[in-house]
Amino acid sequence: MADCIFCKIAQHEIPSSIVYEDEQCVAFKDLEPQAPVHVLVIPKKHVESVLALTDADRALVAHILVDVVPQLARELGVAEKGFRVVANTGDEGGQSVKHLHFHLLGGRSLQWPPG
Ligand code: DGP
Repeated sequence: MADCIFCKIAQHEIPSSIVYEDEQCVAFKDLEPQAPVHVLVIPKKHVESVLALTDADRALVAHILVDVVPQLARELGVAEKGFRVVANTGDEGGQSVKHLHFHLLGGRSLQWPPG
């Protein structure tokens, strides 16, 4: 999608620190890390948010959450102690980039409730 920063990252049109990539998704380091480990996992296709997901996206979401996130958590060294997966959605949910992304945060003790 034109003017979507995460589409541009997925298409390698702007630089990012990519830690994982396959045909369906890409994971890269967050520009403003909130924890020692903070990566974003995004679908390559443009989906605005969790609310825009459809039946056709079931396999994509399962791939991200069943395959990619646990693998990354292990590779990045946070699987054993624990980590958080967050999909901020909409304005009050704190979503600033309107391309579905899963934050993977870890490497420190995370507080609850979030701010
Ligand atoms: P959210 O607030 O949930 O929409 O999270 C968006 C995140 O994206 C935020 O933590 C900062 C990050 N971000 C925004 N623009 C860029 C960028 O150009 N590159 C990278 N690596 N991260 C970005």
